[in-house]
Amino acid sequence: MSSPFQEQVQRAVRDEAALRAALAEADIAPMLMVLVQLTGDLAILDEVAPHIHGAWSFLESVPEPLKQKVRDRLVEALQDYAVDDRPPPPLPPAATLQRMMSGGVGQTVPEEYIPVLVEETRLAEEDPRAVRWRRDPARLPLGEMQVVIIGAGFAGLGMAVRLKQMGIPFTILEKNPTVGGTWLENQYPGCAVDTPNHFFSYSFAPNNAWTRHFSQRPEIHRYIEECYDRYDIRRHVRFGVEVTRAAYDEAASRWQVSLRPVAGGAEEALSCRVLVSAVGQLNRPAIPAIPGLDDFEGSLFHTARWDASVPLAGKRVAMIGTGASAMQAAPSIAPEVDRLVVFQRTPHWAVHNPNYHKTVSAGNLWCLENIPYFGQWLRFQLFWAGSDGFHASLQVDPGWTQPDLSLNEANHRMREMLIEHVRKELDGDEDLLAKVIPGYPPYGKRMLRDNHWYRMLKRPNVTLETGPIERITPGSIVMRDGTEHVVDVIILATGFQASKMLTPMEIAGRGGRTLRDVWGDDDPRAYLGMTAPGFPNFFMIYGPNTNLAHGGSILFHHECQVRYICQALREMVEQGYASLEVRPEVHDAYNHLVDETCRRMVWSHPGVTSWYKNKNNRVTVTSPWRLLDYWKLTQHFVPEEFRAARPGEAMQVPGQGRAAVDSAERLTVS
Ligand code: N01
Repeated sequence: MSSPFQEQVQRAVRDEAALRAALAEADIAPMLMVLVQLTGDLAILDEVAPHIHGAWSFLESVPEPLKQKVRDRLVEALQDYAVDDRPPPPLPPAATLQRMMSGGVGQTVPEEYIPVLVEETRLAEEDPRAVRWRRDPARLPLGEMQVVIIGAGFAGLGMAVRLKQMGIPFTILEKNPTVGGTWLENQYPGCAVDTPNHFFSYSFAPNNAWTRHFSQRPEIHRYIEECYDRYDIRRHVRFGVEVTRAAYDEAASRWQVSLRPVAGGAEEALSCRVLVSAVGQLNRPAIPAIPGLDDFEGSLFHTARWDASVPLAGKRVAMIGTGASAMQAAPSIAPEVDRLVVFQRTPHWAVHNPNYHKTVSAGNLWCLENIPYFGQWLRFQLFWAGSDGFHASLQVDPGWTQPDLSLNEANHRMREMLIEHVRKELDGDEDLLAKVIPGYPPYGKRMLRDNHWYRMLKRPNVTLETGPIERITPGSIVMRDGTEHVVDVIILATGFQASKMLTPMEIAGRGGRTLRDVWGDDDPRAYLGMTAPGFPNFFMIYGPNTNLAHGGSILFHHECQVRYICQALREMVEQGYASLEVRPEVHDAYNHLVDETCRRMVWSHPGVTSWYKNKNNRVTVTSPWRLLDYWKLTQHFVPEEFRAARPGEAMQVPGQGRAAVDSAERLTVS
């Protein structure tokens, strides 16, 4: 039987004309990487790489004859491999990989990134993030480790797949009638991902068939559904039940979870050893406290609760808010409505990406399916394109002379580049330009992708209002300056209650202290964003300070978290622990470091308001770390950072007698 590698090679060479046609249309950089990996030919890399100027596919100027040379060589290489059932080439040594990676993105990829990139792209092994038992699992009491996961979205999926792989029993509780979480709930027109899709998918479940570089919601939701089915997770999900409360029973070292059927009926209780929240940060809409909102007699809904039964064609529509949801929804509905009034409280920065509206070429689709390593190298490129590249430019330079506008020289250059794009789009409309250019540095709020927003503002049926809203009447929105907009529909694109994490569930830890008691209304903290003292056997995915705001895919973070949690569970099972709880000093030192680091970053800029911060201006939601740092921090579960107990025993730090871990030192990551 041939290997998966050989099967792919055989498919690639089956029809040379089809292969050549696909290569003629496919991206050159991943093609070049495949060629170098198959042949070890670094000379061709040196010849082509100087024409690659960045990680995005549109940042290359490789001359056509050189492209043809790469294609011809690749055809030859594949044909060579097809003969005699040749095994795959060995993984190139780190130094070669670094040369390849750097050449492929037109920048020096630092050596420290190589391990994470090899892992993310599965270049060395098929499933590098699987957590494997260190003892014979047949002899371990896996049945005692029941896990309850709250939420059947992306995070719940990632957790469930790994638990299943380890043989740990679990149940997912989901309030909705099907899977998908935020990708189920957000059904507004134009809803799409703005992270490149071949990276915004689980590394263990790459999707070769994305039709767009940035896919629309239905395609992403379909991917989630397919994954739930492919890994046979759906039968572990109880749909239509909402967790209202979970309380830790110290005597039993178990969580008692209360759930309520959404359709009505009696509350129910479930018991489990470990509770995992996978509810995300963006699942509870924020409804603005505008006087008169409840008196509006037309249709009024939030973007995450889109009412598709309301026809918008020919209607006078107001949209309040100009964040990521508005950026996608407003340009999508503008052509069909009679009038659209957009209410902007603060402008957002938006970047142009030529691939944002493009479909994936037939050549790329073919290569993804049939050419070994092509998908892995494309994933690497997109990881790099949307990754840590901007991180350094989001740090405050204390000597910078224009601190209101930007943070440092690189951030200022970014600002000018963004303004140039808007100016071009607005075609000389200086009044509009003044209204839409933010007064704070780029990346202060979430960087958006321009979804033809500025062109939309130029439409004759669109008005941008930048003054404050005074009140809402039964038929209109009245502004503080007295302007009244009579409207039929109001759409709230006003975001989510992100800092009120895990609300409205009540999670009661040791001694009955709830997360709300510890965190207050909106001040969540956790060790590595995952676990908090006083809450044994409880973990969060996408918890405090784990949102990504400089780049990257949140699914990368989910995978880091899931691996860490699985390692913690492995420790519990293998050591026979009934409970595991992070040490307060470890948690506090980490959070001190998070706060200190955030304070020096763009999100804490005094001119910025955003959902990244709570009402006291503390950054509660967003991670200050590079992707690489968080990967390092979560790569290995460290038992000494926890207290643990076997049944009937008191909690203690494992391996006492050994030197305590200096967490602050370990966390000096940058
Ligand atoms: O919400 P937001 P969102 N009066 O909080 C305004 C993800 N997402 O739903 O900036 C008037 O960003 C508020 O004004 P201001 C993504 O992570 C991803 O758009 O606070 N205006 C702001 O303009 C994103 O960041 C995608 O001054 C009021 C807007 O409402 C996150 O979800 C797509 C107001 C809220 O913007 C949230 O985005 C969509 C009031 N009382 C969402 N209250 C992808 O592409 C609020 N506003 C993957």
